[in-house]
Amino acid sequence: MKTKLFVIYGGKSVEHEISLRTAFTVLGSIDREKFEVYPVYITQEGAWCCSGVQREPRASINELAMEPEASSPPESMGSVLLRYMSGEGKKVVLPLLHGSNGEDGTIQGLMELLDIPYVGNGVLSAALTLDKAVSKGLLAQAGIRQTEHISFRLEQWGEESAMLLDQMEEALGYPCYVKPATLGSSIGISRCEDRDALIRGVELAFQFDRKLVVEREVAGREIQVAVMGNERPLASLPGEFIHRHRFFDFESKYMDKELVMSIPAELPEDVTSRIREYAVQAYRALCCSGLARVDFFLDAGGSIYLNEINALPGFTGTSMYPVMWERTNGTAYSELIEKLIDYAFMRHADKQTVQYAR
Ligand code: G1L
Repeated sequence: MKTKLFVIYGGKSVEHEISLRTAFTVLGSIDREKFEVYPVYITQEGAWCCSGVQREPRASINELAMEPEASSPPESMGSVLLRYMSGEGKKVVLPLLHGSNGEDGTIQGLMELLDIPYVGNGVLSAALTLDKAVSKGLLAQAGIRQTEHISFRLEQWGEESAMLLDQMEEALGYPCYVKPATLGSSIGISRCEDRDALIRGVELAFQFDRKLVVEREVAGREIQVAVMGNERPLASLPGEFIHRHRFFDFESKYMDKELVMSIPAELPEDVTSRIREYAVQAYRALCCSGLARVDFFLDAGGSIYLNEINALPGFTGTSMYPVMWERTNGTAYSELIEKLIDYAFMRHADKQTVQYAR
């Protein structure tokens, strides 16, 4: 019997569209000889839709955003779970969700309670990688060098903003970046060059979170590593985003910035091996399983700084994560998904061997 694969996408987050596009790529590449595919769409309002087995991929992304009136009316989460996921057979869930209800460990917790294997990080790592302040604390404890930062909460800002500003200027200087502690996307982030801009940046970021992280800017190259696995994680060759400037029109000085992926990144051998090692250390420090993308800065002096660890990396055909694996060991996109599914089954099976009571 084929394995039932539930692909959950959409959701209440601002990344709804990205999730849909990712699901479209994923659903288009799954081997239907091996898997019986069930798309599960969560609307912007949070309703769940599932209209059963999907025998063939859809022709367009629009068809994945299931219509309330069509064969799949929005339902409660409970009825979808009961009807589709409680049945017989080997099952696995592939959650392609970002933001408050999916990246923060809630979907993972639901799958744990239902005892269904799921792809990607577990409850703990999904929750803590979402919080930049918590993850930076753990990475510091693990001895991994990262960009200097200061984290504070809204109450603190209300009571001691002058002291916090002095502290930030002293420890970080300008330019610095203000970020909401728990938003995955670039919403609410500012680059600040002086005190006025910093105050404005802090006030903006507090609209999106009660906790902020302010970081010193590292001028340097952006290097990323794809990591996958459970107990013995594997690191890919590093990749790099290169900001290439193209002048179109020299008269008007119109300039276009182009982002190109360079994989493997052109690095001295020892830097490559150190970055791959740090990536695995960070993955372990944040209790990751399944997959994560670990992002670094490399400054002009050759110092490596961990920037952030992303438990839900971009995952379309042209995203860094899958392309890094392809260039590292030839793993094709659909094969990569199957490997990640295998890790989901292995983690689930391993959990069965743990004794929870006497
Ligand atoms: F299921 C995986 F493989 F673990 C997985 C889950 C989610 C990989 C990548 C992602 N990424 C996303 O869901 C997103 C970045 C597209 C957010 Cl919507």
